[in-house]
Amino acid sequence: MKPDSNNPSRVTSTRLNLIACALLAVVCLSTAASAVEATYKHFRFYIDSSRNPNDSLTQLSEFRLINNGTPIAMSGATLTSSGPTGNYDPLSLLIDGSTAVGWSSYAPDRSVLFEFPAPITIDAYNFATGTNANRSYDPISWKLEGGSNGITWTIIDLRTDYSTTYERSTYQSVFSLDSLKINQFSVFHNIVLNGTPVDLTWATTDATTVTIDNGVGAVNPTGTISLIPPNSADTTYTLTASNLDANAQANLIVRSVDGGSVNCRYVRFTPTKARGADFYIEISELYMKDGATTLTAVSATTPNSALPVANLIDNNSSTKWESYAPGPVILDYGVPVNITNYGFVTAYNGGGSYDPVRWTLDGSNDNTTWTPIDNVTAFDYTMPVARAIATELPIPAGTVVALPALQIVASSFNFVTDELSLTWTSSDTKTYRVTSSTNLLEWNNVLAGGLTGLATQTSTTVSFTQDVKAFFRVEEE
Ligand SMILES: [Ca+2]
Ligand SMILES: [Ca+2]
Repeated sequence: MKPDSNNPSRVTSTRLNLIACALLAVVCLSTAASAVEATYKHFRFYIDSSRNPNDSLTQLSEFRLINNGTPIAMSGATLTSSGPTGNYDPLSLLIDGSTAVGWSSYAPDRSVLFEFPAPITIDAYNFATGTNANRSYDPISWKLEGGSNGITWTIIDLRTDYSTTYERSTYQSVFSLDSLKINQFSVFHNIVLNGTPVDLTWATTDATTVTIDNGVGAVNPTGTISLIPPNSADTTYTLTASNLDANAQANLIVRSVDGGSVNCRYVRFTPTKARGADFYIEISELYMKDGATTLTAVSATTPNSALPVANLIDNNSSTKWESYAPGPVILDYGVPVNITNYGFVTAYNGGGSYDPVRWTLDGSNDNTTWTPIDNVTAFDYTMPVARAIATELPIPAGTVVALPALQIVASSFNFVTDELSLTWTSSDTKTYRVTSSTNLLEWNNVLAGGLTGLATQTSTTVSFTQDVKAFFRVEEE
């Protein structure tokens, strides 16, 4: 890949020896020979991540659907955005033909739906960056989807960690639908009991070679394989798709655990991440089970609720708990109970962006002293996207580590001083270093080392060179 002066740096994170974060997925793109077309009445531009997902706004100045090199006339299209908090600048500015003004949206509304009076055909699309000087509002990971009814969607194009230009009010290189890409690499349940087979499913476009590591080997461009992941481990599977001009990779993590049980009166559920960009949580039901028996909680309490927390335990999937400042939820069973499994029923409505995907679970008999029961903070759980659907997890045997996994939680660039600031989850028993790479393979360039960790989070600032494309990561020493 040639250096891109508009893209001086990118941030990713990894946990050495255990977790390769899904953010490591990188796509190098090239033009391929065959043209691919997509014909739909509905299109959705779904932004998975902006450059800094901790920022609350997303901004674009223009969006184009293109066929045979010509932008589609948008005058007949109806534009809407999903999410409850509304647009900061109107959607009409996204298709007014001017990159001098644009649409901006609060985080939960990071998708734009285009409905045409009749199906249209496209073979490419493009967008122009926003007008605001804050480059953290730029999308870097997204999906373009098509559909016939505005409800169910098919992925047409998917980009992960794209090198979106840092220039303002500027179009990208056109996104042709015929570039090499990984459209899907997923697993239905990514936390299972030891010995349980899981199905890895993938779909690629324009790949001549597709491989999966961990002993799977060469596979078809699109397919599903059933395998039993290694016992009592978090296993990262990497899919690599290649053709003559390019290659792309995607990762997913499967956790396999020995089933265990706990005996306690109180269970504390602490969500730490929602599927969407904002940390709002909504769930229809949260329940504990002893074998096949669902246990009946006496009460549920939590510090902050937009909808009653009792809705979590009313055995009714049509009522939900919702919080815009989620804290721990404590279930009281009245007496100590034996627990072997726990489960959720996803919120009965909404778009799924408020579903919890990371959390901790603790048990107590006195509501004061807590023992970790489960820790799902190293990667996102495969919470069902479907609404009012139950999903269950085993209580893992053995000691559960209470510390969160190493992850970068904040980053920022200073383009005047050429400095990168990073904040990551940390332990005060460990030291850390920051390294950089130009190819995601060699990480020999140590920018800072011997950094003493603080109890929960640690920050540092390092220098970077603007003219060289680079990736950064934090490692435990
Ligand atoms: Ca505009
Ligand atoms: Ca309920």
